[in-house]
Amino acid sequence: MSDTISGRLVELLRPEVLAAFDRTFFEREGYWVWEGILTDAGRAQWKKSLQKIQAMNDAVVTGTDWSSIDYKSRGIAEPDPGKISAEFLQSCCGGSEQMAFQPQGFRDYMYQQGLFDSALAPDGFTWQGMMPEYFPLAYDDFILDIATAHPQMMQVISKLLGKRFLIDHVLTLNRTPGSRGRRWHAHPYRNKGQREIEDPIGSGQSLTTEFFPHQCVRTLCYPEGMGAADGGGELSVMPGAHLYRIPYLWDGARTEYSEQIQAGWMADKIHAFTDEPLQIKHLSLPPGSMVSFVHHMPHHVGHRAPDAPTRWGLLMAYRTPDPDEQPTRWNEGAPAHWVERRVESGQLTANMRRVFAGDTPL
Ligand SMILES: O=C(O)CCC(=O)C(=O)O
Ligand SMILES: [Fe+2]
Repeated sequence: MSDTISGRLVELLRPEVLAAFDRTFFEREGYWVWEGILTDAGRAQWKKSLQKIQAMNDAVVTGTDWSSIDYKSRGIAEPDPGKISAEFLQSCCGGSEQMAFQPQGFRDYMYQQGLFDSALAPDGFTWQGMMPEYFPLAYDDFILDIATAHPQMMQVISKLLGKRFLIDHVLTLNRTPGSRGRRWHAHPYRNKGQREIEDPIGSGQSLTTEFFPHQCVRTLCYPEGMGAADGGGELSVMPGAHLYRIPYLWDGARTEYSEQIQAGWMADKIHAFTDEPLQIKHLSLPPGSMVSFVHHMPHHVGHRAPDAPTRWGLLMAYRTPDPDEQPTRWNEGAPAHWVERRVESGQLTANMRRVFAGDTPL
């Protein structure tokens, strides 16, 4: 089928911001800021789509009788009755990472198998088997386009990762007023750590100036911007720290604010290009900006002020294919049940196939 999306917002990004990308800086520092890259129309649509996904997610959370679902026959844990009360469910709304009502394994089950039950029948849109927050592509055509096909967005991702890249995960990161953000941590390539030079704490012996070929890069888009002086929920990174390739605390408890990581893990570490001590960079981005950073670079998200509005954000993580992976039809970056449904209905375009395909395509 054709890859021309009807209604596509062609002028999504400002070409001069796109063109200013500096590969040398990105490889050396491990991050790149696309300051004010969205056009006014792009910014408005991006925010609208994030708000729409949030409203859909909230509608599913509060509008579903979670007690009526047969968890047992599906082999998944029952939710705690106290967490599916109307009051508790209300506290799971308004932003991302709030859905504390979900029992263990619930998110993975929805993503991998799809949870189809008559209790899940939201008004006004088609339920796709998993929560909108965790796979917004399935619920919004604009997000689907920018994540899989929009030529300007595909240019952004190929500047970061080269010609062939796969979706790792795309999800919303809307931070509510009063959100505590996230303490210092990093992520391993493919979420298993099997490619990392060092373990989640790391000795720091493996410092190199070489940019690793196996990369996952996170790109966050903030249509309304973000910064410590702008309500908080600001992202901080550690330029050069990716050259250690230590996926810091990726599967451990994340409790460290900047003072703690400075006194601990960072204390004896240097920037491989300058030999200077590593430093924290607190980002503050104007509306319509994106930031890309190497997935295994430590990063931190500050608290959001209780009286600040929601910080709207979309996380788009893509990676280079893993040449050692067994041939598979699709990679884990999209729910296979949803991809298969698109194939069946003739709605899987060549562009989508490109980002959803297995590392070693079948
Ligand atoms: O919410 C954010 O700004 C970033 C969250 C984060 O830790 C990440 O993208 O891994
Ligand atoms: Fe993170």
